Amino acid sequence: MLNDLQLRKMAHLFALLDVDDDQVIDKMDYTASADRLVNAFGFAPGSAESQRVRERYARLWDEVTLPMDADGDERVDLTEFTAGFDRFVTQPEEGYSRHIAPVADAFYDLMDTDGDGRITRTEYLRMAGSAFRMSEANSLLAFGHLDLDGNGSLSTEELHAATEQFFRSPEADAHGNWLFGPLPSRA
Ligand SMILES: [Ca+2]
Ligand SMILES: [Ca+2]
Ligand SMILES: [Ca+2]
Repeated sequence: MLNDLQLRKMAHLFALLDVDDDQVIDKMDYTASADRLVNAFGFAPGSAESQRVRERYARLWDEVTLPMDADGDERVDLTEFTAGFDRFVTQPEEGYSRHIAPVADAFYDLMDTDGDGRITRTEYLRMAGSAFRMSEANSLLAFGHLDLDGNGSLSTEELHAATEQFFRSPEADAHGNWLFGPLPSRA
């Protein structure tokens, strides 16, 4: 069972991914996210880079999201999303490495536009603002909480640790809770 904090984290991520705000995540939302990312990164339509983004979103749908679709309508609502993360990612000890780490690596790889193996504040902000619809203020807040030594960049190891905390930690003070910006206050 996910605790209240974990439920809020999942609801927050769900809202960021539901690009058309119709309370379900479907293939259209991921197509829209991929478009936003491609535009923000300045990839030409039809280029190898934009093709790579679309392939990664297609895999995110087929391999991570669709398995959560309990009633088979090819749309994932918040209940299915939350239950799916609990079952696939939070409960199993290897849930992060099996289901999330490959996706996270694909995003880190896209974010790291200069290919130096570190994610700078600028690289993070571009991804957060496009694919995850985060405001610049929230992205800066998030980065500040993730960059523990304050040197302005994150290693992929640091990012993996934070990402695993976002998806699995029940602890209120886990810095990875900030991965997608501040959680909205309870409704
Ligand atoms: Ca939607
Ligand atoms: Ca469904
Ligand atoms: Ca970099």
